Amino acid sequence: RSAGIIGAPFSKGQSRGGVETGPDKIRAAGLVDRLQQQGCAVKDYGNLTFEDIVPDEPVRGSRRVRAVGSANQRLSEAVQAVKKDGHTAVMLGGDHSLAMGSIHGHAAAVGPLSVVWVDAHADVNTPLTSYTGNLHGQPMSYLLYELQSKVPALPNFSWMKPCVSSQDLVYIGLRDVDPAEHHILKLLGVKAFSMSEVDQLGVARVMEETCDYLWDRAKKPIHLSYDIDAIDPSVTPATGTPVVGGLTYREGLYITEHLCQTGLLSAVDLVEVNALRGRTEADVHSTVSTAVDLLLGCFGRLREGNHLPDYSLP
Ligand code: DIR
Ligand code: MN
Ligand code: MN
Ligand code: MN
Repeated sequence: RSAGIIGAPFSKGQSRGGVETGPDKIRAAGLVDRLQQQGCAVKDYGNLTFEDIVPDEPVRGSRRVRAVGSANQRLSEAVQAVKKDGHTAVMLGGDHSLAMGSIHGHAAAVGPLSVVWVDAHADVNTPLTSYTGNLHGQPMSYLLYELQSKVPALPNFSWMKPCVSSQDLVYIGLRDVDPAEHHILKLLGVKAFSMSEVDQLGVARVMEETCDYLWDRAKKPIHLSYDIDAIDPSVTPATGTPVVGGLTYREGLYITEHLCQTGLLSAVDLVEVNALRGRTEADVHSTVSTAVDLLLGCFGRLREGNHLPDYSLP
């Protein structure tokens, strides 16, 4: 396995500055070295640069639409290039609007995907249902085939075509879902393990059922879109929209370990790390180091211990 890392220092899918420093904070915590130490080949493609689009007036109440559309087009092309080079794509955000470009590019390169969306939020608002006007709360509505008649055309989004079936999507960690989003999830019959199901079943069974459900039709490459706010804010407070009652560190990590073991993990997003939202240095450190640990879990790190295949006892 090899990792192809793309930094996406982009924050205009929401209103809080700081999330654009996520890629560099995660790298500065040693991501590349630690992946290499565990035997993973790494190519760091560096950070994307995004054009500042002015004016970028709200469209149907949603903000920075043109900037988000243009940034995601660039990201989609970058993810396609990483997949064509044969790597597991790692997209470091940035806010979660970036999942549009990441998933679009992944699907364009490899075909139909299974999507595992780990988040406190469902991010499936349309511009017409959003209370906030933030596009980071809307990416799934643009990606789902079944919602196309419900999402208006937006400027700088003409490149974007839906590429995910609602039957190929599983949510884990939900606990802050807007009424319209809840309606959509029920209408489409989307599989969702909210925090109630995590409490009821335990994370091991949640992951068994996730894989059984996704593989019922066909085994497809998996896109893991991991919003750091899925984890409890006692562990990952440095994020824009923390919600109490989240996944423990251990539950969050178990998700990555289980998906890695499937051998199907083909792209990972790690988004919404915002160093400016931590109250203390310890808050930021805990958030960033958890993000790194989740990524290491995606590439085979085991809590039982690890050694390289060529290790020989001295
Ligand atoms: C809210 C919050 N549902 C919205 N979404 C967030 O803005 O649509 N997503 N924070 O990560
Ligand atoms: Mn999200
Ligand atoms: Mn979220
Ligand atoms: Mn399984």
